[in-house]
Amino acid sequence: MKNLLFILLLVLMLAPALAQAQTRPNVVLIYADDIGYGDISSYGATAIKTPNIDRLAKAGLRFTDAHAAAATCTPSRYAMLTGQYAFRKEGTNVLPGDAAMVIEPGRATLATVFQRAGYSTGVVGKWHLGLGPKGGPDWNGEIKPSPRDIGFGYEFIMAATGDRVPTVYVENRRVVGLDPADPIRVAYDKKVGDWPTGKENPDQLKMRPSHGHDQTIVNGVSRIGYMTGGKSALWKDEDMADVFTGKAVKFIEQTKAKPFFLFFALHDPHVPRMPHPRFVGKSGMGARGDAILQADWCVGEVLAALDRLKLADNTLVIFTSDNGPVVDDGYKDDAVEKLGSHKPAGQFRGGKYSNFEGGTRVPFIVRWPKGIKPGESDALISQVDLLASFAKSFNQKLGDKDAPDSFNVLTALVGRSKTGRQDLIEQAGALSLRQGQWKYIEPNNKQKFARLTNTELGNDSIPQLYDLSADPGETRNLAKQHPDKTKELHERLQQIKQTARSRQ
Ligand code: NG6
Ligand code: CA
Repeated sequence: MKNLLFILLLVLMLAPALAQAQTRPNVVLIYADDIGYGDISSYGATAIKTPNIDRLAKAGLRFTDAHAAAATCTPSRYAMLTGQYAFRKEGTNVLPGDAAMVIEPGRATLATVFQRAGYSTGVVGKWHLGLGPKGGPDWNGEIKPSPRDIGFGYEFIMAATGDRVPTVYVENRRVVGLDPADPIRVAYDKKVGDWPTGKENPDQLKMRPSHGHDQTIVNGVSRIGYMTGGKSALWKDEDMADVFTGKAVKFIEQTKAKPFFLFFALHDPHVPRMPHPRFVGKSGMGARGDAILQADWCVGEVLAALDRLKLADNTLVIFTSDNGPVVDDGYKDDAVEKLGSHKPAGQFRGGKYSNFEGGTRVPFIVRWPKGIKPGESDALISQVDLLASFAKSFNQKLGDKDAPDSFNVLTALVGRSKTGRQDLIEQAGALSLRQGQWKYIEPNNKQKFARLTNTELGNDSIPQLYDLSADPGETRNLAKQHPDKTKELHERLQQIKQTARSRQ
């Protein structure tokens, strides 16, 4: 009798913990590269159809004021993974392909939050946060530190971008398919080896650069940086989406027994846009549109795998992008000529690289059938908030130095509240502060217009203040009409800059 009672008591005590363990959702964070607010049909695009992302949006929560932390890739990813604004950390601007890893092992990251909660964690796709120690990674040996040292149990990545050497995949610290007899050498300051370059051998190109991108040619595309060796390990750009998606699906299949967190960082539609032949010509919008269709296909494959494995109900899927859109980002790929009336940033001004909203305001969809009601939310949230929000969902305490700019917006994230952050820094060439409908852009003397990419950068020597509720396109600078608001936002921005953290 006594024993029975004891067992009963034990079961009662364990029940809530078990229930919690069972309801903890898997999390798949699908991170597109350079997809803009207006590039998705569920965000208003009409010239292009993204049925798989739309499927997510229909069954999930669609955010209309969600942000990447910065208007380019490296600072945006740095902030999302560490919960720290990238402007606080030197060396987080767009990195070359042979850069050392910028996230120090030992600090809290989005991935360590999941690991601490008992999740299997993995990253597949574009990394672009550096690899290896100071001086860069040993491409021919063990690559350490790598994502595996900051919370990811599994990694299958490209070091930087498709347009930067080395053009090889790294899986769990090793270059995939490398023949030791043919070692890789990489340099960004001088030519290494005797492979042709875009500058010297333009006749060997499948696609020509429009600016830069004239160094080593691999697979008919000239890149940024020089490399030689590693012939058996070179990727084929046209297969990249298939390769990454295959690895992402395999990770889900192999880890499904435990809750898992997968950071699936797509390469599309970043340059060079070299989609698989089955997508070529399908969008009618040139290579950029075709690459968006390919990104949408990748999303569809992940959703299909979740359905097939009966995991969809208790998997929280986030779809978002690392920065706003750009049309000509350095290759003559017909994106400009075939753009037509399509507006990659939707109603917003600027795009990738810009202080205007087009730089950081991105699609952001969260679907979790078991825990989130479909709908729309205009809560102000940022990818920098994912860390503190998931930590909160696991009742984890963050240390004082952890994730200093990550706010717990969990209730907004799961649709239980329409309120997100009070204010948010957007990072591009300058810093901007958002507060409610207001947006303040710091005065600076940088160029107003990027001729290379045809982007309005939003720089100005005078302070800029916009009321986004009346003027989402940031056309009327109200700084002079509202000097008090301008001053208030300016002071708040200085305060955030001068203190080491903005989180309470
Ligand atoms: C720029 C490249 C651009 C792209 C970008 C990084 C040139 C002329 N432009 O310097 O093509 O690679 O860096 O993009 O080289 S990001 O999405 O990874 O931030
Ligand atoms: Ca990007």
